[in-house]
Amino acid sequence: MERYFQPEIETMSRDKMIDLQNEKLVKQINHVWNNVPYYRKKMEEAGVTPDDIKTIDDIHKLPFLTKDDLRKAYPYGMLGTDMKNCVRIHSTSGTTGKRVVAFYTQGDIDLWEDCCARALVAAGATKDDVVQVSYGFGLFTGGAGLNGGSHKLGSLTVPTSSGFTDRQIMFIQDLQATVLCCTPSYATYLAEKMQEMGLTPEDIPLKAGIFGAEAWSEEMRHDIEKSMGIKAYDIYGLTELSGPGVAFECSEQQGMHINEDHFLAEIIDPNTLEVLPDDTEGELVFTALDKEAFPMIRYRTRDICTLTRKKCSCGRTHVRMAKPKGRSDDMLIIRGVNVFPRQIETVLLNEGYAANYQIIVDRVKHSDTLEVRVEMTPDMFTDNVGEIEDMQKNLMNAIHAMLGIKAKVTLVAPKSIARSEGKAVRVIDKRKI
Ligand code: DLL
Repeated sequence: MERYFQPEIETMSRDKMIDLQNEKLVKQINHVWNNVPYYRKKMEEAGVTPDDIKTIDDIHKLPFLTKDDLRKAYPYGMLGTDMKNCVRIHSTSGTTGKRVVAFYTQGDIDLWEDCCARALVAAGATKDDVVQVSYGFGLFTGGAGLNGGSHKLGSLTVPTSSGFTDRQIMFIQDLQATVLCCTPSYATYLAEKMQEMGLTPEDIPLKAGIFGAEAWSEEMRHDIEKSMGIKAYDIYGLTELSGPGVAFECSEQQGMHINEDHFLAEIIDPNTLEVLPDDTEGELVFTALDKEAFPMIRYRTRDICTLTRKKCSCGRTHVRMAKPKGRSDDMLIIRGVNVFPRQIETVLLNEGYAANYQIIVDRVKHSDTLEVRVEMTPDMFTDNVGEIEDMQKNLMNAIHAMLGIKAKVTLVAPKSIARSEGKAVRVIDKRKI
């Protein structure tokens, strides 16, 4: 079995990688200076010219880019090449404001698909596998990215897109799909449906899943692995940087290797903007070293995680990022306490519930309220009020132990919370409405 898609890059020595990154960064900054007036102006305002950037150690001199910049520059302001050289766009969902439109040249698509092929190989896929891509296709990058990566690898690719759950399961069985690519919340839903149909892990031909696009807990990974009889791998990415495949998990499942020949990563303190050392939690910032059409320099992702350069036994030398805890803009501040939805998910799964929950935040008489609505599993379902109250109380105590704040827990009937085919919407924050 192939261990790497591009072994010479994936196992490159640190010295060689730094040389490569130095060379690419100098070239990229010149490219942006000459072709992206929006960023050139930011550099001028910061008093930096391309001459100041000689190695990656100079990166701290460069100004950051944020989503707000991309909105201001919408739609063409960040374009790094003539439109005639672009072959495609993708776009974010725009739930928090104006959409970001990302442009791609053929070269940008090529490097993106290489990254996705690396992720597939790291999850054990070869050209003999059948890869079902159940991420959405269209403006969202999930479907196109994994589809392209699977083609590059030469696997038989089944581009089902998301939805039509019965048909997904039919294809998995009839075409003997071995690798499934979708969001972790959709994987949970597929597993639930398979169980309802009486399928056991032995009946399911899948051996691996590549799940990402949203934060998910270790506990959710174990549940999915157990119910489908697969190994579940995390994959990370964002539209601004191409899409899925910026980082991916290997067989060690101890963080995601960042494709650092293309994406230079930093962790910063989101408040002071100071660069933090490895193994310290902060906001992930990326510089795309090769992208031509949409060249992001020091782009602030808002994702909170750590980076580590500890040696990985898979042989890959690229830096690893921990599973993102969530986005700094997803972080809820409830009565002054920082709460990430993933922390609540961890408690629920540890207590035997499935990942079917909703977090409702409100403000009553100037005080924040937190309600966690969670489905009982079919096994624990009861209509005995006393039993339900006891279960609610236990869960309330477990959440209190994790977060240090009290939450109202409401248990609801199995299947009463809407399932997601893409990214799940877990939080309803009525305070903002
Ligand atoms: O979600 C790209 C993608 C598609 C990644 C399929 C993986 C698989 P966007 O829609 O632009 O792009 O959303 C990017 O999603 O900044 C994170 O907050 C979140 N995200 C993506 N992957 C993960 C992950 C795609 N593995 C935003 N864990 C990012 C946690 C993730 N959060």
